[in-house]
Amino acid sequence: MNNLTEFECLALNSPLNLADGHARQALTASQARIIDDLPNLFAKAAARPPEEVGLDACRAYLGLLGQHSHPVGDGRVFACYSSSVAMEIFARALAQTGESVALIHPTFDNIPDILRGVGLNLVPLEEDVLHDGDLPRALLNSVSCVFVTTPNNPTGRVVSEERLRALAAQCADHDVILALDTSFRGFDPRAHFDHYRVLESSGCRWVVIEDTGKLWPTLELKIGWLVTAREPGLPVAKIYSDILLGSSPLVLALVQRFAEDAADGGLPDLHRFIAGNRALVRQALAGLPDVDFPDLDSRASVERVRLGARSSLEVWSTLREHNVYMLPCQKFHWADPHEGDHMLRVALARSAAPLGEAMRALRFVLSTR
Ligand code: EGV
Repeated sequence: MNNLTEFECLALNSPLNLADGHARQALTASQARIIDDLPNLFAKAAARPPEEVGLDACRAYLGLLGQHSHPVGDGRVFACYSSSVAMEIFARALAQTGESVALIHPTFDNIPDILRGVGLNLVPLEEDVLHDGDLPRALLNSVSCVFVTTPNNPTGRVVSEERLRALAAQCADHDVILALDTSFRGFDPRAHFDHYRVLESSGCRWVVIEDTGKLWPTLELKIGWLVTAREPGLPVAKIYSDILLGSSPLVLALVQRFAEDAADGGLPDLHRFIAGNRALVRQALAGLPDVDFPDLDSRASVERVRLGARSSLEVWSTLREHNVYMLPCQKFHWADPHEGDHMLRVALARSAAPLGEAMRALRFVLSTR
């Protein structure tokens, strides 16, 4: 397998797919009503100016997640089909002026792959270094961008408001661009402080990649927004226009309706649902020798399981014989894959029945090794 997404593709047709981090649980009753209303949503989206549809969707989504100082309406919010498309556009823009990027380690491997794909050189930024205090000046002097995923995938660690303010100030001092990937922010209220207020007042050049794609089971109908500082010093608008004219007003209108439903009580329901699934995973494996959970504080829709001396690839292959799929963690550790040799990632945005069945299989496999 070349990357994590290839592992995820192998799992797509299995009913016991706990591999990818996309939302695959059943729609709630109120979400199902939105889907029932799709023909109407289509007609309404078609009848309005696309710009209005896009602005309303973005305001609803960012407002839901506490991002009240967003610059929506200021011509620097770019709607993309997915956050990976947004990231590719940012990476291409960055490659025109920069050479090196300090990238959070570990993180989902398509981020290093996209950045390397445009010729950028990567320097690992360990999570502990990021969270423990100021970044080393030598590091900041050697890169043109610091790229951070918060909450991080797969660990769930969140950059606090205090750390973000300090990080943005350091980036401003060193004229380094601060890039945030906030794809998992919806799951964790600790990531709902107003990031844009902090960034806008910091004086640093910044971009944020927002993603609706992890939150709701919308069959890959989603938006990745690329949001930039007023003067990012990068040709983002030009490169966006090379790739996209815009995103679908139908998808944008759908995102708006799901965001409104979430604001109406759906978001705390989702948080309870994920917390329940996390408890199910931890209980299903309780008491197994040398098995534990490194991310005790995580609220992301994924959970890592540490396997003791067992090999994650061997456990993965045995699970595959049961048609059960999870992710071995090597490739999250893009600078040092061995760090993931004894770890699996379990997706939690799944209905409880398949999750329970898969966890019984995992318990069986782990107790026979
Ligand atoms: C996760 C996969 C790619 C990504 C999966 C993910 N997308 N490769 N463009 O969405 O955590 O499983 O982030």
